Amino acid sequence: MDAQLTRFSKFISLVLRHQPEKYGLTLDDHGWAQISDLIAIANHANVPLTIDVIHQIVGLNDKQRFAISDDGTAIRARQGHSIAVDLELQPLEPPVQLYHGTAERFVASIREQGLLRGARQHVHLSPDVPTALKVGQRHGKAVVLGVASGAMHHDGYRFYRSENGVWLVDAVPVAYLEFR
Ligand code: HQG
Repeated sequence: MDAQLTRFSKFISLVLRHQPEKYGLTLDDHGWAQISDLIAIANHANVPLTIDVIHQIVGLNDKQRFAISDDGTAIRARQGHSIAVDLELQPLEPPVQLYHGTAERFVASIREQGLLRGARQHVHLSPDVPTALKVGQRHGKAVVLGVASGAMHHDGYRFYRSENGVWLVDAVPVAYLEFR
């Protein structure tokens, strides 16, 4: 994605996941915004978003971060919210092993507290090591932790999978983490 599209994509992430109110955008309970509203508030914030650009971003986005409603009028982020939205995810049995990408500087704290969701609604887990590495690199020198998701599921923890394949769970206690 070129720099301009990345800028637009980051703006869309910001307003659909974190700060709709700050920009005057209304989301419904399930996180959907009217595309016409999104364009209006973006333009108001000097972000020259158009319907064509939105379709380009939704189509190009390697991680399929955004979904457009069946009738084409609304858009939402598939995961990653810090605001409370009901993504209507159903609990699902996870693979036996999942991964979490983080930065080296967080490892000491994670060894003590396990994985906490922080500002987001869930802890995010990746299905494979390369994906987890990319997630970790966003924060600095990447470290990939193994998560005994099969054992957690067996012990009653609920897992969800976003439409774009990110595994979500409320927290991961240290006992289920493998520091590799
Ligand atoms: C760390 C991206 C200290 C955690 C990605 C992470 C993902 C702790 C950071 C999605 C901790 C939070 C989410 C503890 C967790 N002590 N640090 N006890 N527990 N942490 O960005 O998982 O590109 O909120 O390891 O692909 O990095 O936005 O979460 O490093 O799916 O679509 O606290 O964001 O998707 O960072 O990333 P984040 P994340 P998008």
